[in-house]
Amino acid sequence: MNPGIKHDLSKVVPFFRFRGIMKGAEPWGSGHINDTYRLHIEQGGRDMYYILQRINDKVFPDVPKMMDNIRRVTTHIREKLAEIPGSNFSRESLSIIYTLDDKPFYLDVYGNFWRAYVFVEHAQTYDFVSSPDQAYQAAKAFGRFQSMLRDLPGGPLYEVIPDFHNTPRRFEKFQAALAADKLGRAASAQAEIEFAMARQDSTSVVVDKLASGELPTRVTHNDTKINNVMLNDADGHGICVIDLDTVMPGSVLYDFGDEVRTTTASAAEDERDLSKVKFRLDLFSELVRGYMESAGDFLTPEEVRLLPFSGRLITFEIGLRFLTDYLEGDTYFKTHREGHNLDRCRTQFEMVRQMEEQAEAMEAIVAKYRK
Ligand code: ADP
Ligand code: GN1
Ligand code: MG
Repeated sequence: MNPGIKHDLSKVVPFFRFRGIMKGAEPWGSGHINDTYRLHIEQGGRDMYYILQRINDKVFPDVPKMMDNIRRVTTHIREKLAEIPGSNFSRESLSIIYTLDDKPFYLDVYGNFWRAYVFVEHAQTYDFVSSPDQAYQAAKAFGRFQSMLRDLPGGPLYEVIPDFHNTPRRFEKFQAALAADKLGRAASAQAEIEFAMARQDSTSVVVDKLASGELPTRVTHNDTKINNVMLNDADGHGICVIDLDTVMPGSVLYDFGDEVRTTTASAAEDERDLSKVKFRLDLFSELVRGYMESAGDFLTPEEVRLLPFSGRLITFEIGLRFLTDYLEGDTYFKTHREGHNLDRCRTQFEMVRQMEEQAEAMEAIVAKYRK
């Protein structure tokens, strides 16, 4: 068995409708939450690949309800794509592989939740972008995804993680972790703690406006980092938005903001050498262009006005979550080295600092695309 595989997958695979023989599996991707494997199945002499995931049920408290959200969203996207000539559902949306008893997940005897998706072939995810076209394509795909879900039938989706993007609540959790400082790590993060403290006032802008109705609540993805969209090998198009675990009611600003956070950085999220971490205005410009092309028609003037601010807000929020997890002992995000969460926090805060410096230039770019 591949040493990176933590589970006996041969005991899981027979419960899904794969219709073939399992040939092998390998750990896949660089997500921070679920255990993801690429599965190789031979079907009638053909090599087929699937994604098999052990869902992190510490993070997602009600997996059946979460999977029902994903079922509703992917079914709706399938119906939308069916109206578009030439579209290919199994490459342009996640497709759930159901279990033998027709469920979108399998619960094993140890209490692990499993699910499977069709593997999107001839496309890749990237941990950071290397060209303006990738920024444009990724943003266009996320805007299109939001647009397709505007008329999702069946009432509001289940709120998978309550207060997921409630930045003031995230700040309170950070303060509680700091007060407890249970591992004595605060001393090693003084600069980051001060940076966070100085920005508490700006955390409530979006949640306040959602509460007052100045901003609409929509169906949003809520985890739009660059490695959650697949770019097509042949033409670079953003072909498929993946990682639908957090699709629920929210603000488009947190989605656009997370694209800014992960798509405008010249380095990986956990880069240790901060001199390599540069906010790139050219990438921001292409991101705005791509997003406005697919979402510009339905965004309200207030949503558009806050697009530049949303990048700073969520980059701060995610930096704060990495810092909180560092203080709490690395219990939430997967870490692969000592101080990993603190390194991630530092890159986020460095990006916030540079976005603050570039605020006017970012406003000017958005103004150019405003209708
Ligand atoms: P996590 O929640 O841990 O981030 P993801 O669902 O994003 O897990 O999956 C992790 C990685 O696996 C993705 O970044 C992507 O590279 C790959 N992946 C996930 N789903 C698919 C799919 N259907 N086809 C191809 N690759 C996928
Ligand atoms: C997690 O699942 P993944 O790795 O795509 C996290 C996001 C963070 C991101 C930071 C459910 O995303 O909220 O922004 O890490 N997902 C969850 O990289 O907490
Ligand atoms: Mg992911």
